[in-house]
Amino acid sequence: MSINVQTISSEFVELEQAYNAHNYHPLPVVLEKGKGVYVWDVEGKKYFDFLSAYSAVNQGHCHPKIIDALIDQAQQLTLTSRAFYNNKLGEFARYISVLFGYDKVLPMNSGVEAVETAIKLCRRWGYDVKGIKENEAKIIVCEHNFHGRTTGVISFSTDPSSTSGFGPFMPNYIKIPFNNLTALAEALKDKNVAGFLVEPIQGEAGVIVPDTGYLAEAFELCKAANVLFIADEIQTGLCRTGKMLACDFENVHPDILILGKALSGGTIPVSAVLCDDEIMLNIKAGEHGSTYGGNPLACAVSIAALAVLQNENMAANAEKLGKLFRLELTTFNHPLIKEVRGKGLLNAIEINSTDEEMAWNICLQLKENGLLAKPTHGDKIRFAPPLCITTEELLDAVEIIKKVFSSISK
Ligand code: IF1
Repeated sequence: MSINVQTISSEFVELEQAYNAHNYHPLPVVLEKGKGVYVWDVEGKKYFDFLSAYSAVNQGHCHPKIIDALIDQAQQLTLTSRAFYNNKLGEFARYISVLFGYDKVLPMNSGVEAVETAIKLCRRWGYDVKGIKENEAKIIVCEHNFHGRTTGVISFSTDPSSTSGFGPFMPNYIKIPFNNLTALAEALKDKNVAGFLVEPIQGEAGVIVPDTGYLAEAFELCKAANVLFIADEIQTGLCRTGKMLACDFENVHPDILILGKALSGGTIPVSAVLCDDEIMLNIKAGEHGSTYGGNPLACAVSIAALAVLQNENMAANAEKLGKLFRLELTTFNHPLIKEVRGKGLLNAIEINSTDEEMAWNICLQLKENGLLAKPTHGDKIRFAPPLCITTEELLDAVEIIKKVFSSISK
């Protein structure tokens, strides 16, 4: 009996529409399995995953070593709260602090919680160490930033789709253009500035890569102004851009480093804020935390997730295959492609069309041809596969992308 393959998916879509918030506009595909760079829908169709859950699945879907760590710990102890010690947090804290070169870590869950934590650490340092008057601390941010969706963090967003209808907002954020050192130097003249919060590459804005030297010079300007350089590497970190951290390309050691997403290899929410004692120890017992922050399951999974990134040389693979991706699609010279940009395996194609639906329609065609990607901000399509992708798999995916572009008239 021929089953209408769309029937199966549509039942899942209708169920979600009926009972789940409508806070996303997903591509019409219902996924039920993932392995490595591939995902399968409920009709058994196989796809390349070129979104990687927004860079949370850098290690590949259901990596066996990460899943084994998850299962082993889940059968032992999952959560104690921080009211008591547990036998995994110290091991995790040492591992990640030593790996990234900091005195300590403060573990949280979602990325935005880590961003909020970094803001609190920065302000508290501003008051207790820099000597800024209470409640006067300011933080410099960049226009077109994305750091998460709590009301505190959208307070400094410049994107109406993140802010409209959610006010009032938190004050004392100074917004400057990204990749503009003159604007940063001017903003740093304000003695109440405690920190500069920046994405090394602006992901949601459309994979905006700053000029070479921007991060290094920005770091030096902050140091000279006694202002903390806070790097949000939630999306750019953990090998995505071709090094362990995007800041590593310019030998910048952020005063505060924020990690998330792939820190758990796409299993459970784990985020972390790393800094040295001069900043970290200003927050005393009982002044910050969260129920699940630093739970044994998260610690076990994150140790495995970080080990996989290093042991499987995922940064080097991202560097090599990212260059191949950009070379293939730049030399393709298709009239619909305005620009191919990115670093490592965090890339985007900017679409050259007056049709506002073009990027979406291209993604629909890519889906029909076995590759999942999603537009960001209308006319850019982000391409970010898991970092375990092979050369052969990347070239197969590139062929799908070329086939779809070739099938569409401008
Ligand atoms: C969505 C994209 C958006 C982030 C950076 C903090 C966070 C994120 C640099 C917050 C989260 C996710 C959120 C998700 C879509 C995705 C995203 F850029 F990755 F594509 F939205 F901009 N800093 N990014 O990228 O981390 O609290 O989500 O764990 O909200 O739609 P989170």
